[in-house]
Amino acid sequence: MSSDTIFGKIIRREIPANIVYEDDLCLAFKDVHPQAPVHILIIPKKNIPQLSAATAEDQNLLGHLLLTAKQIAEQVGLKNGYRLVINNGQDGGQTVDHLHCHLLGDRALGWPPG
Ligand code: DGP
Repeated sequence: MSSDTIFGKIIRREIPANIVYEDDLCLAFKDVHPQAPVHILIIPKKNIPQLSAATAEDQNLLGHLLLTAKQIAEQVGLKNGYRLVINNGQDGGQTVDHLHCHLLGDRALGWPPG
């Protein structure tokens, strides 16, 4: 069941998004406030509010999200590398309570993050 967040509404097609990939388990779409030339969010269709709420039951799903991110990075041509980010909770800077992985690329990214 998809969550009643903005991402739940995107999963249920109640609001539009620029969707770049979908399968039974996950959805990927362009971030509305891109922080890099490529900024795509990969989210599970299952309602997991944040990474710290995931359980051992979600092991395959979490692996699937990472492999999907890798596949999308290849498809959009991020040959020089990219960054995956999962913000968790308040101090992590999470603003949408539906687990999501940011795929950022097509520019050199600074470190450490702010
Ligand atoms: P985070 O701070 O990790 O919770 O990131 C949430 C991201 O979601 C943020 O980069 C902006 C993006 N976002 C928020 N609302 C929408 C929306 O309605 N559509 C899309 N495509 N992205 C959204």
